Amino acid sequence: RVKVVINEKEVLVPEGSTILEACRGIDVWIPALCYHPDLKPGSNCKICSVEVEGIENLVESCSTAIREGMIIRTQTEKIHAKREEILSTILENHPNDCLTCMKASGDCELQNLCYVMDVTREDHSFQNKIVETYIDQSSDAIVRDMNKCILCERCIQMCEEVQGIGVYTLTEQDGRKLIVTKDGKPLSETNCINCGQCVKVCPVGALHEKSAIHDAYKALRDSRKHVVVQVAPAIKNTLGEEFGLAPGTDVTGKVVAALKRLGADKVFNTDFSADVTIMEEGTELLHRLEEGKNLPLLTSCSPGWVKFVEHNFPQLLPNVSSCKSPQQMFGALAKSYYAEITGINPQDIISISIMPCTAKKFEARRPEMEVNGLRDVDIVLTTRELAKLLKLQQVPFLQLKDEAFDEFLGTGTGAARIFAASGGVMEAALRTVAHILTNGEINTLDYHAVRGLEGTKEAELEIAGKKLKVAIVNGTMHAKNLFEKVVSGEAEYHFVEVMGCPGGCLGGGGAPIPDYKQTREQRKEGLYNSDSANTIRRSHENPDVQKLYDTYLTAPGSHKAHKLLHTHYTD
Ligand code: HC1
Ligand code: SF4
Repeated sequence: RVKVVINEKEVLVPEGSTILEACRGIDVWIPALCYHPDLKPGSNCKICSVEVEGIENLVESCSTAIREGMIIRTQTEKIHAKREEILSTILENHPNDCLTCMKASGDCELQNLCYVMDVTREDHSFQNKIVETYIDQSSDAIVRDMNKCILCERCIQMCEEVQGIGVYTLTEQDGRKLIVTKDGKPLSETNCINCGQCVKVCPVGALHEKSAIHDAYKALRDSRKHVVVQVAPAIKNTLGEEFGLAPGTDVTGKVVAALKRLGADKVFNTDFSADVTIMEEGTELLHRLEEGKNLPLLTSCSPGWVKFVEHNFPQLLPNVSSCKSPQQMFGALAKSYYAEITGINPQDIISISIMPCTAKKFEARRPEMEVNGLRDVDIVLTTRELAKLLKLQQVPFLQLKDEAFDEFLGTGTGAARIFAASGGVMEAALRTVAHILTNGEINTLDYHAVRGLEGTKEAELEIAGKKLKVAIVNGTMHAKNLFEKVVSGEAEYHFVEVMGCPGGCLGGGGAPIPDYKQTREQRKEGLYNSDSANTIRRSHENPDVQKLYDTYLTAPGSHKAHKLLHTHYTD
């Protein structure tokens, strides 16, 4: 620790931290538009500048290391003048359409700063200067509106350095700086995997998910349609953040009640189809191990990851599990199994999913994702979109009494819940596969070796005399590094779990913002607590799943299961 003076007060702060980190650590507020705790300081916006005694010019606090004896001031007239000047310059180049901006009031970092510092713009003529070609709606998941970009460059860094993809670059165009895709193509034609990580760090409304709020609102009010909603594992331990609860808080019962208030006919559980995924993928793993073919088996539930393989490792496509993701399995079962039990015409069913993921919007629209001409999933809302819809309709989320999921597709095990944390799919599979391989002798529930939010994990297990080498990666940069070794033969595994987003779905591109390392740790804890609290913790013990196989699919991997629940990815 080092001793410094901040705003005339002597304090001890961690050695090696920057001025900004040290100040925020002791709750001294410094604004920042380009700095983000998950990224390297970019020194682009300069709004974090502070005064350091003995240095004439203001100092950028995000990139200046704090040193013993420094005397720092964060609220002087000089600093205010600088901040105002920066904000005014940004506003000169920023559209005035806050009324219709997807970044809701309160969520826009620029708007918040202008408000608190009382910076306004007199000239309202910007509307005329909106350049239509700066708006890119081509992607099924992400909308880019570079009219709103403030050039903080967080998106460039996130995509390139965290995700290892590198879609964006900074250029000069039309006499101004502009962030563009590297080859100038629309986003849908680049190698963007729709992960939404760039959206999550964008401080303004320049990047946002393609909204499905209007479609969902319309469907939920349509009395001629039977609207079924599925809720992904991560939602139950993250949606509460949007209403002021701590990350990780389990709000399952409230989510069900809230969706009923919005008009859902049935509220179901993606955890149910995650359990089905374990039955199907577990069976696939056992077959591949027996035949020694197409190993390692690679998980297929993360659509960002699947697209990443298609672009970067097409030679590994035969290794990707043929299982559709739980989202898609659920949709296919809702319009077949559930429709049959209830006698509802599948054409009248609208299937909505609530996902922590922007790539799920893309996945739902993939041509592979339909059965008999019916889309598995019709509408995908992110966690943030659902929160927005609830707030818009004034649903008193925190006051709602817990309600239970509806029958047939409503039960999920603890194994399914942890799908949302990196290592969770692996652990869920191991719980069931070990049970099958040892004829029920091994009943291990906790596989600590595969847990944790590190980017890459490896474990070697011995089950029924068989060695099983597994790896778990989250974030596509880590996936890239691992699969380069797999392709070169430097590393060998039997089974690899990959999630496209840092931390897994709990850090998905549709998750609540802010989303930092600490937030993700808390979400992870919450998910594992919900797993431990569940009385059923292995997928094959899910009574609804057992009923599905007994009465409808016959067995995992059956012809019918293949028709509904599996697919085939090609590059
Ligand atoms: Fe996920 Fe999955 S875990 S991919 O993160 O396999 O989005 O939560 O729903 O489909 O179950 C996401 C989460 C989710 C699927 C499951
Ligand atoms: Fe890059 Fe993901 Fe953003 Fe696409 S969605 S541009 S892959 S960070």
